Amino acid sequence: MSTQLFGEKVPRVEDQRFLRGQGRYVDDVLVDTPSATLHAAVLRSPHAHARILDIDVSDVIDMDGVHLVWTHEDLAGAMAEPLPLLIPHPALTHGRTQYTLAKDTVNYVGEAVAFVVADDRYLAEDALGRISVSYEPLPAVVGIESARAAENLVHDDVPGNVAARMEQNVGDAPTAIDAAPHVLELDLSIERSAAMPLEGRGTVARWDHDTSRLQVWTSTQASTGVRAAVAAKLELDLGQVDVICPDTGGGFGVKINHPWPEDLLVTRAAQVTGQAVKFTEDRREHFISAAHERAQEHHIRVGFDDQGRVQGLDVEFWHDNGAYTPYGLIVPIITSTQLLGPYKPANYRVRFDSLYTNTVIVTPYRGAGRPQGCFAMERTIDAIAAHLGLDRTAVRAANLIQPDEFPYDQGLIFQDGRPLIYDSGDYPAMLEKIRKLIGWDEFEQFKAEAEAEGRRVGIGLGCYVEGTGVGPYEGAHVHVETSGKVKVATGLTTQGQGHQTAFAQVVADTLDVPMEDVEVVTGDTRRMSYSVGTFASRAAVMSGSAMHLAALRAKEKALRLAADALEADEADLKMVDGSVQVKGSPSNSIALGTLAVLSNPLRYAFDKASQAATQFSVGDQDKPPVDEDDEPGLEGRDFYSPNRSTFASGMHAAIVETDPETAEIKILRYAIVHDCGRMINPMIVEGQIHGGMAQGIGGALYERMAYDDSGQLLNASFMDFLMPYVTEIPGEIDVDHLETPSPLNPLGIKGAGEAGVIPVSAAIAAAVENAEGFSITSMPISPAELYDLRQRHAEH
Ligand code: MCN
Repeated sequence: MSTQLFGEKVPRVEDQRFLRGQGRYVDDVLVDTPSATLHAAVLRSPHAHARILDIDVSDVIDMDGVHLVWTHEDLAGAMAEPLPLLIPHPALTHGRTQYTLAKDTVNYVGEAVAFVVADDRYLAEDALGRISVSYEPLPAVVGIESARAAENLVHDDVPGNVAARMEQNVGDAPTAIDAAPHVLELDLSIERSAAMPLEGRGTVARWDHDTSRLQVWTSTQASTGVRAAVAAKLELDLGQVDVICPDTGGGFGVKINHPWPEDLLVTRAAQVTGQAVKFTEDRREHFISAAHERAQEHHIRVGFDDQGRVQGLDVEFWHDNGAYTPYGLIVPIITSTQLLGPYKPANYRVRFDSLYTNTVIVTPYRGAGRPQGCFAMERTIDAIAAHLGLDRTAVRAANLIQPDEFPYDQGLIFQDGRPLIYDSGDYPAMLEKIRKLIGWDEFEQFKAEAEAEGRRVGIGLGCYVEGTGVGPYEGAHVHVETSGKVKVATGLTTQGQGHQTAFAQVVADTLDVPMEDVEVVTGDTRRMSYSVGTFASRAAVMSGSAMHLAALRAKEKALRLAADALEADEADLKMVDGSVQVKGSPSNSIALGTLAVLSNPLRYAFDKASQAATQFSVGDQDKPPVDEDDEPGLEGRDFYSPNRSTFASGMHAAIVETDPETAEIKILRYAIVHDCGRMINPMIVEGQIHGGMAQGIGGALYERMAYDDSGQLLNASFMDFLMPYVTEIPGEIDVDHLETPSPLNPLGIKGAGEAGVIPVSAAIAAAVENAEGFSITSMPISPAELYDLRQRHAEH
């Protein structure tokens, strides 16, 4: 061994299982016999806004095979209270969360109104059809314009539909803009979209009467969060609830919300019926009752000098937070604090209103507020370049933070009340790399040749900086078995990011054991009960660091035990390929598995009694060398808790061609330069970037939630909601890496999971604009919209 795995393109160990169809998802979990498991279904509001006058369940109560039917009236105690507001903020003056089952009013199409548990899903759905709800429809507030007009209110007691209003100032932007030689104003918007994991939400629960324990299997990004929420709502001790997260078919942010009403209803129903109860979301339910994001409108004023250096930037934006605010202000706060990207405007003011609308709730979706911020900032830089007639990369270069300016304090305060400080990076080097990779300097000639053939082509750039690896903590437990295999547990859940591989690389390196001997367990509160969750591109930084620290503890102990067993000085020992060796004397060694036996007095006694102890060949040991004041077992446990985020960065460049007749937009080339610090596994990082970029193309060209004015979601199916297929993703994506290690964590890592999605709309909008010669200010953009823009532009 002793070959370092950190930084190697190790193939993902989990893929064999997935590719062979051996993944085991929540819907595959068999708690009891199939017939003993009951199935739940949820009656959802057909109205975007209505008063509930009456709910009649009398036709359902005595239905054969129906075990229970609940409305809000049937819930008691904490279950009858609104769901928790997960991330409060002082500026959130009018935060609202929904009830588990709607009480008095419904505020979006899809809000849970009644809940049925039956022998099977068919019966449960039939029963829903027999529940009669009498509604008094109310005017719906749909979209930012309608929310701002405030002719109607989503919540009677929230004036102007404003959940929160927030402002931050760095210097004096309005004065600087007024004094600047050039001033521009822009209006820029991004539409509502959502994460579409192939596996929707799902939960199975079983209550054990004998032990008064609840077991919950759920598809989540935060098993410990679900555990805490379920325990609180069902008024149980944390120790009474186990949450197990089996394989998860994607999350992309939507599965960090906890608890969903369905989680609480299913777990409570399991308690009441004494049988296992299952809920599996269908696709339509995912569209209308999970969560969305992105919808924002931005007004920008920018003042700049002749070189395009920003003197003052004033951003005002309006964020559509949907009907409730379970995630507080996290999305608009991220936009407002990370919009600046790699640039350093001399003065910055940002203000936003977070607005209620009668639409699905908003929670962070991969990128979380950054695609919008990046779009706003990058479009502004492009507009400056166009105004001054300068090259777009030159204006960027003029505004970049320089490598010797790190740590760089943007002067802004993040959600947690702490200053936002960039830790490391090299943005000028990155700009040079992306220029080369896409062929920026050669493009003008290509464009001229293409135009001579009647083709329209354009090039665009999108640059971002992303705070990753947020705290407060993440832990790991590393346990060496007597076989020498290493079991590692993290409380984090995994949705396809390749954690089993990457974390095994970290532990295998630290302990110098073969990687195939390391098994990583995720998302099981029985194995690791303290954890925060997988979101905000934090797993590699947080859990990767915790894994390393925990493995170091196990290593320290192994060296201590081995020193005693080998009668050597600890300083003369080293770990080699699953054993501890005296330096320079390879035959004088002891296997880690043997040390695990020695560390456990009882196992040692058994092995010695059965002569198996002779395998130790370490002299005649009368007692295991575990010290009296040492803990038994060969293991290490540690938590990593940084005091601030580490900032990854990247630049994307796109070359597009737009069809002169049909206005179809085709991506000809796509290039990415990316810096996520030191990479544990560059192949996984590239996979993450490719996946994120594909999702970004969806956001740029296809995906939007098409609500009508009454709040009905018109495209709530995969027949109607467009997503990019492999045919829409460029065949070749050039990815280059820059590794500026983070000084904040022991391995120098920054996050990578969301990065790919962030600048895609900005880069593609810029490329389309360059091809067409008029401004692109709103994304996504469809061929029909581009066609209309052409017409309007031609009329002027
Ligand atoms: N990695 C690495 N070296 C680094 C950084 C990351 O090798 N310097 C590896 C990590 O070990 C991990 C992967 O890259 O295997 C992503 O790491 P990280 O950036 O820490 O992101 P998380 O693991 O915390 O994953 C969350 C992130 C988010 S926020 C969303 S949303 C998202 C994403 O990951 N959802 C995903 N990627 C996804 N990928 C899949 N397949 N499915 C989802 O739901």
